[in-house]
Amino acid sequence: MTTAPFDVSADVGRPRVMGILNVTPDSFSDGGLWADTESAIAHGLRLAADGADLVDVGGESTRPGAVRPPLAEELDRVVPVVAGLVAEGVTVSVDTMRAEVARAAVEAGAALVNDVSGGLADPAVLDVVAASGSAYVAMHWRAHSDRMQALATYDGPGGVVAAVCAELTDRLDACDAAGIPRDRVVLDPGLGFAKTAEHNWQLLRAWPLLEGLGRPLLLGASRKSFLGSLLADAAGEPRPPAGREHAHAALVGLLAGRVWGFRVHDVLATCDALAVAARMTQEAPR
Ligand code: PMM
Repeated sequence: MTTAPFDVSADVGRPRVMGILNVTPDSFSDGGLWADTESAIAHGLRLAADGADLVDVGGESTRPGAVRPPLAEELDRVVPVVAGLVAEGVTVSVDTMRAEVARAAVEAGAALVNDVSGGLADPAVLDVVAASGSAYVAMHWRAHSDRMQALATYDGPGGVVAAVCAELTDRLDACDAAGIPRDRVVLDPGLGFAKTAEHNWQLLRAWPLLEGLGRPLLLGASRKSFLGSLLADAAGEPRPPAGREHAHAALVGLLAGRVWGFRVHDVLATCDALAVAARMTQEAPR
């Protein structure tokens, strides 16, 4: 089982942009929009044309309270879309917590496994990654979506930041034990996963401590509810997901120099923010 090599450490001149392609009926922002293979592939191609370095194909919604799809359904949603995009020359990551889905996706050509559970939900994912040579995103996670918000407690010294750093270090150790070379691993603090809005902001403010983990960092903040509550109207109603793009672009500009990649819905807006950030640090355009 081999995949096209994907060099996590390569300098691509700017953070990578990972376009989100949820082939689900129930994701919080784009659920149901690309639920059939054909429209999902068309949207993936659009994300790539807009400038995405990777298209992240997922078949399970992880919004708070979501119910997991059966394995066969996740496979049906994800694998044909991965294969279709790879056939068009798109670099694909697969957003899954299941070893069977990760295996089928890398066999269909996915270059990276994006596991929001960092190997906790299904430790065999780590063996699939080790055997396939794919890259791996290990995100901070505590439980499946039906239970995760009950676990958003961080009472130890150092609060959420210390806990996320310690729990991500455990995940790196699990990667080592499974035989995944560290230079293939990217870490992600998992905004919104067993975290309140305040926890998310604390993690963003403590970015240098996350950098101290010694691995590249992926940020998934796009359209998430902590931005909606930041931008709530006078009655306290959160701003709906599609109206959170400008706030997200501001975050992209602020963290552009310190992030390996951004996982985003609006690739064009993200690339624009990155162009501004790059121009601010250059004497002349490249
Ligand atoms: N967030 C979601 C799904 N997958 N993967 C990573 N690595 N990081 C994230 O923050 C993340 C993820 C949930 O958001 P969505 O419903 O928009 O996909």
